[in-house]
Amino acid sequence: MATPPKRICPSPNFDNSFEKRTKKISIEGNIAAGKSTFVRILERTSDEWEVIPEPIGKWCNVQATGNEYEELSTSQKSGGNLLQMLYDKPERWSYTFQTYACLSRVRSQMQPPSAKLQQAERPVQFFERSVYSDRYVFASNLFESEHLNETEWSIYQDWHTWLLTQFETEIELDAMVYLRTDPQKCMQRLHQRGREEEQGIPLEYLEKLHYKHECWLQHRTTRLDFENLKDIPILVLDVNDDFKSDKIKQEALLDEVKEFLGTL
Ligand code: UDP
Ligand code: D5M
Ligand code: MG
Repeated sequence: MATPPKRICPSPNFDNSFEKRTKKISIEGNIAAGKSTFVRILERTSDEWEVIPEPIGKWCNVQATGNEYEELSTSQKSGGNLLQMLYDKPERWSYTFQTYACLSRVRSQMQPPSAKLQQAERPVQFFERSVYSDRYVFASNLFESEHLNETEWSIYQDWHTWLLTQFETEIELDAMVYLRTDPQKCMQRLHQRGREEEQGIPLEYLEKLHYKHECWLQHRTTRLDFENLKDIPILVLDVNDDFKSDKIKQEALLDEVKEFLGTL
């Protein structure tokens, strides 16, 4: 099927000059690599930086309304827990999960900036993961692990490419930051965080996801379907050492981010 021309009209929600000067950056990395911890530090660093967390709350409590980002305890959840369903029975729920993950990420990536950010001279939006990690890390791995069958994988890739092409101007990223963490360290942090749905995740799963991240963001050997992704600037930060409670390490990481932003 021929790909129709891209939508060319910019979003009517905010002015064009703002859209042009805003940098959109995704923070990528394995499960429990330290992304949420890192974006909270970014948020505190500058009034010109805004953070859009991963919509995990929505995946763990699927219902018509609700806060996408708030994590609730099991007893507080009233909707379906799609993350739990995915981990319990991946061959049944992988495709459903990918449809919902992508929908919620497109929504986040199109979220209009706060009024404060619109006043900023050099506004930056940091997103925790992206529609691209969904595909090139998670969905791809689920297919290789035979949790998505050939037909599901083909349908997924078809609509994913079509959708992102349609909304390219609204969701296009300027750069990515890859938080690089050894799978063993992720496992340790995953247990430390104690999110109930994830406690049965084996090290092997984190190793597979690590390999996917490495091919895509470190070695850049993953075959990509979007032109703008092929030469997108990527900053790789080693976060194996604890940075959460180490101010010096935090400063060093922030210096790298600032220097990187200066090159965009
Ligand atoms: N964490 C830590 N030290 C660090 C980074 C993270 O102890 O330098 C902990 C963090 O408090 C959390 C767990 O590791 O309990 C996973 O971190 P996070 O939720 O930020 O990871 P994400 O899954 O968002 O990448
Ligand atoms: O990631 C949040 C949780 O959600 C973690 O268990 C991985 C899972 N996740 C995120 N995106 C996907 C996709 N696209 N498919 C399958 N699983 C996914 P965390 O790294 O803890 O912030
Ligand atoms: Mg997180």
